[in-house]
Order: sequence, then structure tokens, then C-alpha cells
Amino acid sequence: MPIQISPSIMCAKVEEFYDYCKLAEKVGCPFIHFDIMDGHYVPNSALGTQQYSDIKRITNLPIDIHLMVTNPEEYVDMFNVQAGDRVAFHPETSKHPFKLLQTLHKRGITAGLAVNPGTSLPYIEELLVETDYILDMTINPGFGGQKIVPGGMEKIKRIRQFLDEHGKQDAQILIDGNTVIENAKQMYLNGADVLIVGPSTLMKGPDRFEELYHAYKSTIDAVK
Ligand code: S6P
Ligand code: MG
Repeated sequence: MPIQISPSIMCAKVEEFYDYCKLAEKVGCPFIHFDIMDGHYVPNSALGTQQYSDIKRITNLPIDIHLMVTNPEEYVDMFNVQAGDRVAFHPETSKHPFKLLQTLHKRGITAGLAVNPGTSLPYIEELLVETDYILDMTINPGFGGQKIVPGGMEKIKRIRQFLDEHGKQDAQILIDGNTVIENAKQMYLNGADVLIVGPSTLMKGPDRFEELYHAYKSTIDAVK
């Protein structure tokens, strides 16, 4: 499968939200990545309910919510997450991660697990049966603009193998963090399906997005 690319809308200026959503539609991004941070689980705060409903008005693309919060169960109702959207949470933040995955499915939401650099794969094994995708953090969550952690590239391969071994060949791997072109090619070779991108790659202003997107995507696709 060709690589897919999703912009991290947290990295856009408020006045750029509209343009980035429309550009994402135009070039064929599968969804808009939407970071929610509570200032507890990670030392940063990002995107609230108003931004979610604003972006829902702008675009029909699915919203790919990344919950970096201590009580993820509360956020599904708080944000009134709509069917057809996607939610990934960090399993260690939930007392009942299996149940939360089931709740997401009951609401028609695609359910993902966000895996930190320090999250071991056996930790998520029992959850895989209810998991649609893995959001693999190749950085510590909380901020854009970081460098990939040691071992981050190799872990992508292990996740792909782990999913395959558990009959989850259809589960996508999304990579979140430092997806610069120098890393992105190897990420794709190692099994990444979707790359989340921010200002270090494609979000250097809406006027440059389309051109940068096509150059980035064709370079990555060419490696397979
Ligand atoms: C980080 C957050 C990410 C970043 C994204 C863009 O905690 O989850 O979604 O917004 O990775 O950052 P960059 O600079 O790595 O492209
Ligand atoms: Mg994210």
C-alpha cells in the first residue's frame, strides 16, 4: 500500500485550520490528526471541544483523535466524539482499557492504542482483539519538534511483526513523531502505514503544503 499522510492540526495556527483541512482533503489525506492534552498526563495542553466542533464543520474527513489525558473515558462524552471518527488512547491511562475499546466500537468509532517509547508490546497483547490500529509514538508525547527516540525505528518492525503474529494484518500502524523525510523512508520500510506530520516536515504554511506533500509522498513511495 502507498504511504498515507495526516497533518497534526495542533501544529497549525488558528487562522490556518481551514486551509489545512481543505488542503488535506484536496491531496487525499485519510484523516486529520487531532491532539488532546490535559496538562497532567503530558506537560502541555492542547485542543479542546470548540476546536473539535469547528474542524467538524470545516471538513468531512474523519478526525483522528489522540488522547494524551489521564481519564480517557471522560473525553469521549466530553467531546461528543462522532461515529466515523477515530480515537487512540494510551492504555496505561485507563483502568479498563479493554472496556474503553469496546465502548468506542459501540459508538461507531475506530479504536486505537497509543504506544509510548516505554510501552512494551506484551502489555497490549490482550487488547489487540479490540484494537483497530496502533499509534506508535516515536517521541515522548507532549510536544512536536522532537527527535526520534533510540530504538524507535526498530520498534516499528517489532510492532508490525507482533500484529501479524496476532492475526492483526489489517491493523494500521500510524507513526507520530519526527517523521522527517530522512526517517520517513525507513519508517515506511519497517511497516508504517500512516505518517503524522507537523511543522518539521509539511506544515510550513498552507501555501507550501501541497508542493511539499507531493514531493514527500513520492519520495517515500519510491522506496518500495
Ligand atoms: C506530540 C503529538 C504529535 C505532534 C506531531 C507533529 O505529542 O502527539 O501529534 O503534534 O508529531 O510533530 P513533529 O514535529 O514531530 O512533526
Ligand atoms: Mg499526536
